[in-house]
Amino acid sequence: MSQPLVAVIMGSQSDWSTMQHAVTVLEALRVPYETKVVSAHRTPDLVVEYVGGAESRGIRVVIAGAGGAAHLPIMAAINTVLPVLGVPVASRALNGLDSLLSIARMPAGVPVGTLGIGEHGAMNAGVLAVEILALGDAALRDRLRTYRQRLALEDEA
Ligand code: RP5
Repeated sequence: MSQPLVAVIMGSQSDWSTMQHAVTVLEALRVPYETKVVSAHRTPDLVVEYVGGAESRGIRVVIAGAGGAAHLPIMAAINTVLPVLGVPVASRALNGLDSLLSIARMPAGVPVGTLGIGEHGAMNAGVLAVEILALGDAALRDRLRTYRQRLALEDEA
């Protein structure tokens, strides 16, 4: 695959079962991506280094998933001016309501584009990342239209 345009990061390996749904969309639409587990509380320096260097490595959108306090999308947004899409992972204690409120509740000026809880949120983060990239890529926009049409056909089936 060519130069990754989307970074899909997550706070724990246990988030993969949710975040894989973002990756499925990126693969379906042939958008190059990379994935990484980086923890806001276990490896904070790595988060700063990885996200801080993302733009110069050619990344255009960051998708960040985390559960509970869900600080990873927040740390990501603080350390880059790239758009950051946050996926609240369903937590054991509160089913992801904590993750959702934490990610959505950013102070004015440093947003995290917050999706819904769980796998549908991850899937939508993938679609939204593609929509952002498609603003400057007509061929990708065409693939996105075809993808949407396919979804509509699946609904009819
Ligand atoms: C968060 O805590 C992670 O994003 C994950 O959703 C949750 C649980 O992590 P593990 O204890 O499974 O590593 O930081």
